Amino acid sequence: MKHLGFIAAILCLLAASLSSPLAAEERRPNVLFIISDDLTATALSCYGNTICQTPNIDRLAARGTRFTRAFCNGTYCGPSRASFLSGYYPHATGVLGYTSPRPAIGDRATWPQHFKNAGYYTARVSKIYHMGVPGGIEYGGDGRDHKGGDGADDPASWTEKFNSPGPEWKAKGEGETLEGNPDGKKPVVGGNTFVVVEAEGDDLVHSDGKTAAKAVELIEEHADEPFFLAVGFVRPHVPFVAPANYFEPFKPFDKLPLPPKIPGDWDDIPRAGINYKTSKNMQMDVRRQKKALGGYYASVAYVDAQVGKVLDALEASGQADNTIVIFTSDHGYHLGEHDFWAKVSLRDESAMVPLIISVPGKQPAVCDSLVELIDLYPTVADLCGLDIPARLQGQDITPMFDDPSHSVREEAFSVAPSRKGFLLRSEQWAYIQYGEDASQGIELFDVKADPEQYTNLAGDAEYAPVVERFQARLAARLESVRDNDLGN
Ligand SMILES: [Ca+2]
Repeated sequence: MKHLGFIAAILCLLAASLSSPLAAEERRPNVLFIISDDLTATALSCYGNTICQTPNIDRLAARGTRFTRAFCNGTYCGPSRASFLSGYYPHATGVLGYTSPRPAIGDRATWPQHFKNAGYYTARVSKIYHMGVPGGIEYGGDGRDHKGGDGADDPASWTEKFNSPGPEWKAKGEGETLEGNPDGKKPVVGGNTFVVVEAEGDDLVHSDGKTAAKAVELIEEHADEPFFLAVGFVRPHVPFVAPANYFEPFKPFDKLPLPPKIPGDWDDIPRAGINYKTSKNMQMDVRRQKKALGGYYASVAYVDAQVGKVLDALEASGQADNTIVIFTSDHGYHLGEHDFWAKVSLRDESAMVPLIISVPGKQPAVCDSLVELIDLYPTVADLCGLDIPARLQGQDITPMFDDPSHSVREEAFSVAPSRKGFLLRSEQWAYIQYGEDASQGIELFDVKADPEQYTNLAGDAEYAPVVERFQARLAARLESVRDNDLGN
């Protein structure tokens, strides 16, 4: 019987090689990459939120692989996006801020450019590389006059690109400035500020409604050729502006539960670890905090509805069975945990991202392995039968779609460039260090025992060996991610 099994195995191998999806005459899979801006996984019902319902993103999760431990590589827009779009860590590309016009990777191809070079139609709709929100969205120009428009886009990445201007905080409706407005006298203002607008009119008044409509059009137009379509939604990034109907499920706002407030919570947090936006420095009382949460959830619900339109168009195009669909965000977000708000922080709420990848022919799954956004480039290249360019710094995670227990790394690595903060996140530990020499402090959390990260163990003698080990591993990591050929 043994030799029969052997013959069967040979026949299987032969059959597999004959039916390879990558044979030259067969069409390569399409890529539909959907990215939300400033979206924390904790706001999605497929990640356990019981108040904010996201049926469309959940529908994708139900047929794809949902990653529960996915990390961004930079905890705010510019560095994170430049990193996963180039395939290099922020330290290698030198994009540690918002301003670089292109990740500093010389003539190496970016992720979409690699697909364009392989014959794909590649397009972006709205914000994929960094773009100022709300400034660049309000302006909505073509970018040629350098006022905003295209933001820090990389023209070489795309066959075509489309912007989606919208009124943002200037939208007609009921608006309130929550941040820095304790006496309530400030009008609705622009900028990177907590403002809520319950807007008049329908989805198409705003940037994300236009983005979905353009994406739908492009899927219809390009269904007959391999496409790499990148669709960027700008909500739930502030201002929290959405059509008024999306706010209804969250009213009255004062019924929304805030994360617990623990007396002395900040006592063991080094100064560099206090986030740049807090309930305190934003002067937001509990009413304003709850309204901020409601505004954020309404924005998420609005994005979810737009995602639904794009997924419906893919179904209708007949290409759903030949399209890899990815849904993610550039980084996470604090919604009042430790009285922190927004991004930049290296705690899980800010450094983790939602990540769902649906690959045709693969079983739905939940994967707890540590993955990073920088893995997208090599992974999707592999799934589509393209070569993986040498020296990319991410890992190919394709085996996880057959075996969710497959692992490619012991620790995820993320940076908060402006604060010189670094995160090494293993299954059990979150190690956060401020300053390459740790001179601005260290945080160590046992995330298995303390998932909300309340107790900093870094100063506890018992954990000194753990801290020492992580310090050495971080030094080695910082050395390894520099790419001397790129001059960084
Ligand atoms: Ca962002």
